[in-house]
Amino acid sequence: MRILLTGFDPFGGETINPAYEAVQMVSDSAGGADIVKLEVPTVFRKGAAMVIEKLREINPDAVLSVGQAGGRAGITVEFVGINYIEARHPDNEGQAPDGEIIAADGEDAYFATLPAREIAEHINAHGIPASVSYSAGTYVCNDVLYSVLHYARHHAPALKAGFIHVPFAPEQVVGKREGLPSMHIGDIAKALEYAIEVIVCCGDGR
Ligand code: PCA
Repeated sequence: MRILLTGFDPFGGETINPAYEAVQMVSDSAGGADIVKLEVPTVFRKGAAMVIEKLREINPDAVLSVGQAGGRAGITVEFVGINYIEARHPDNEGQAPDGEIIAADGEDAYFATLPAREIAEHINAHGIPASVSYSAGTYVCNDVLYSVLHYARHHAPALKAGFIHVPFAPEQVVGKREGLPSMHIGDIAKALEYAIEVIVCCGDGR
């Protein structure tokens, strides 16, 4: 089984993105699968286009994209991507869409086709806090999740796709507001490997 694992580059003034840092630490044979990794720019439309180009190139069985959700305390497995983007902060190329539809010919939303609840439960079972999230927001992560699901619906019906948001790493919260949650990148990487175990074992849960 081949799995594309993507992580975003740093954005919003951060010098690292714990998502891509953790992606890099995941074993290339996690869960016995062939893991192909890709760093994705935090740029509306371009990030999604790069992931889709890689999907066309390597034709994997599943794609799991990973992004930073600073302020969230645990791993969150996204359940749905929505056909809408709106940014409070510009992306890495200065774009800040003020409420746009992603795909004019797309559904309002698509459910992730990887089993979000089972992935969150399996990560929890290994002692790392995780839960299902029912909103990936309206920024570049949602753009990628929605666009990949839209692509799969029309061009790769067997492809399973999903998204995981991860907290800040501890070094990112130093000097920020008191109580801002964080998680060690090593634990985030372990959580991604547990997610991959579920994809390998029961990726067609929905
Ligand atoms: N997180 C952002 C985009 C890139 C990333 O890692 C998001 O949640 O949309």
